[in-house]
Amino acid sequence: MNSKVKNELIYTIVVLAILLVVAVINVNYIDGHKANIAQPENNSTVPANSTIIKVTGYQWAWSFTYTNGTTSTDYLYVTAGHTYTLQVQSKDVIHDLLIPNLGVQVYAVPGHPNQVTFEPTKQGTFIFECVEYCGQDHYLMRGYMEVS
Ligand SMILES: [Cu+2]
Repeated sequence: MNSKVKNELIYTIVVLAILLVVAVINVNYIDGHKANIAQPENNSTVPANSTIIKVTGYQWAWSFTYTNGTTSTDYLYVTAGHTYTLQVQSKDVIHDLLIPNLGVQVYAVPGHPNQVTFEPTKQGTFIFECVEYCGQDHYLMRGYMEVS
């Protein structure tokens, strides 16, 4: 085997080894963060330590219903260090809830509720908004998440 072929073989093996390591890291990461990825609503996949918040999108506001029965509109109240599962539905057309600070984005589709689980870690006030054009007042469909 001449040295050029030998070098190419070494380069190929090194690149494959790097790709394999990156693939293993990614698969493990995604496996540990499955709940953070929006999926169809299913109470059996809500983590045991998670508090469910029912979210309804409609033209043109977001409404949140908490486990104690209270509701809020365009304000989402959560506590840092606690796990929440948003179960998101729509009353009319397709909306899309984005909470950029948490990296959370979940579609509100009429007749097909979706859910996403997250844990806020930082206290403060953060914006959320609808990122699917849903009618003339779509731009009003935004609010604040208060993390206490
Ligand atoms: Cu909308």
